Amino acid sequence: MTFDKKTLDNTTLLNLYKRMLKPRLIEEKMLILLRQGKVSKWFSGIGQEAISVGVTSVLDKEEYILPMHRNLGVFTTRDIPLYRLFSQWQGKANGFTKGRDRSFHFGTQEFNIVGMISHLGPQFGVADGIALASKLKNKNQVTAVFTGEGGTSEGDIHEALNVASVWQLPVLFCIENNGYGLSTPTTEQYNCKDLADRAIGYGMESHIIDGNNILEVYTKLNDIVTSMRENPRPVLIEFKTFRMRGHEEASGTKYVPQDLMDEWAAKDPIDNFQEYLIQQALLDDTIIADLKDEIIKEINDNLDIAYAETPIVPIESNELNDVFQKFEYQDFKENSNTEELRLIDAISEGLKQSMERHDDLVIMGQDVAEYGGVFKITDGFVAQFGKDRVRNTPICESAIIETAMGLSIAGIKSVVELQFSDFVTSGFNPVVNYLAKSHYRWNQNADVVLRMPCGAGVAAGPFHSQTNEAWFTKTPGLKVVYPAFPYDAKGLLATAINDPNPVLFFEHKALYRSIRQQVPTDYFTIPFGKAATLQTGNDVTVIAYGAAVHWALNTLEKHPNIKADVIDLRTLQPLDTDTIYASVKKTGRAIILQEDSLFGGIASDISALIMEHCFEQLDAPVKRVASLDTPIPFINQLEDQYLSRDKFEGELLKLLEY
Ligand SMILES: Cc1ncc(C[n+]2csc(CCOP(=O)(O)OP(=O)(O)O)c2C)c(N)n1
Repeated sequence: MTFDKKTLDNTTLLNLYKRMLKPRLIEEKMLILLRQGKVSKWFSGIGQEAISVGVTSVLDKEEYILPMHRNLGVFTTRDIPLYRLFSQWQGKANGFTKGRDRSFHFGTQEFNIVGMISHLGPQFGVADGIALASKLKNKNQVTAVFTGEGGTSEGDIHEALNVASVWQLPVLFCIENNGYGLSTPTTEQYNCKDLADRAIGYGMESHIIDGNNILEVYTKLNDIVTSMRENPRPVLIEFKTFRMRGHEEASGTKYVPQDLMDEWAAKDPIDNFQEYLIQQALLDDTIIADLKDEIIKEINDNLDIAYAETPIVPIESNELNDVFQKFEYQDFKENSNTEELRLIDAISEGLKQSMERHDDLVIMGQDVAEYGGVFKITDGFVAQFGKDRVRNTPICESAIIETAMGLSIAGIKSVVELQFSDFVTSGFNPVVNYLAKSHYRWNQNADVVLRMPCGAGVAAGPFHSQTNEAWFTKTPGLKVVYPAFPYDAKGLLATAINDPNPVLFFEHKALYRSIRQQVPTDYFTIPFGKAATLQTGNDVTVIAYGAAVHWALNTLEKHPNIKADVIDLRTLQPLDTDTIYASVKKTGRAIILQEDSLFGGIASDISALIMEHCFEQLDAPVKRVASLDTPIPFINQLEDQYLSRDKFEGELLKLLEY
């Protein structure tokens, strides 16, 4: 291996050596602890230290790094006290996740590191978001993100590279090509010579760097990163390296040919650099031994601290309280001036007033800019707020939702318009695994609103008609809002944007232009978790949300003799159980009307809650009325048959007769 120190001074050379030595020595210790059962799992980065150390060394401490599972050198080069890492790996409170997540699955704003989720690929999209924030705030900072070559086959990676290129985001995309993804060799992962070549297809600059040569990594990246700060753009780096140990320690390396192992062992980044520094008269055996002793002492001292730390005692309320970031709801009172608005106008106006109030709020979505979105909700927004804040996106839900997460990490709120709520499936993973879990895992909120145009009644078939709120009400960490009226939509959207937690905001397409109401003209908010009681009566409690509220009201209009409490839930998560219980205890009968198909919908949970909390007061079994357990069909007569709308009347009458 040849080293070219260029203009680097001796202190830098020695620092790079020390920085590589530290993760190596920690790993050697971890392997012992693993055998003793003191660490649960270990993904080794032995032989790949030059990459983590090189990348981290060229970045400023304020610049974010998004490492993967083999990047211990990122954490040590950012000088995280070792006892905190050891506590993290042992699931103790001095770690970064209060025992809620393992190994490198954590981030820390203190050190500007955003750790991975297990799914690998989302890291690239999150890096896009952090880099977008840097660009919007003119910070001239670079964001570095890692993946292995195996991870590059994931769709998220392609989406994120494309977005970064289209938006010219200053992300240093680092692929560590270490030969194997678990047991699968590169020949079975992709069919091109160099992954760096993929950049051509994205219109992106790329470089291949010898990932085992610390001076090549450091000097080349120094130039690249300096130039990226001056001229913000994405750059893809393929580091050629090798995984010297098993995927994780328990899985071994039997499938790797010995000659490959030998070839790469000879290229060890630390041994070779050490040899070079000896030749340069910067190191000798005594200095090396002293340096190692010093690091080993640091490791042992810090291990003692971690061992001495008491294990976490489970306290249920602590767990529940950390799912969401605390949100101090601020009540903005409505003004007395009103105007008649359709649901769609109310959403548009609410969004616009939030854009005025939060001057860095960003909207992202397909066709939302000049075109105004397919439903025209953001019509005219570009003219008022500019293209930086109203951003057309490529068709890539995962990367955009991840970008929104990245913006939140960098302190920027965003609203993502899903063209149709059905398409959230293409970004499902970041919603349920990234946005939903980050606060619980490492105290990082996801200040993101996903706008979800949804629902049936427009003969749009199985992929443009779903009401898919139940996919999300099931997932702890998400708030779910589902207004039925223009007034609620405007006030709840303002609250959704103020709330620092991830909110899915369902907008029923069939209500967009059919429901009108007098709505206050100025900005106002409505609290989450408060249902609206639209009518009162002692015969029965009718519970609904979204379009089903209108179906229930229309049915009751035909039966003026039925005296019902009609509860419009407005938000499903949080759910206003107090209002539900108080009403059912009064009426003794409950019927829940839901547009979604029956099984596993929120009506089932509400029914169970009523049974558990109001059983003594019930005069009849709780009734759920929901759509057929089939996909939603296209033609009107099949859609009508599918929907719960027309079944409600009969079920209501039966319940009253029970
Ligand atoms: C979406 C997803 N699929 C599968 C896995 C299981 N898995 C974890 S790491 C890994 C191999 C990753 O290979 P690569 O990206 O090359 O990184 P390396 O481990 O070689 O550093 C696999 C298959 C996962 N974590 N996430």
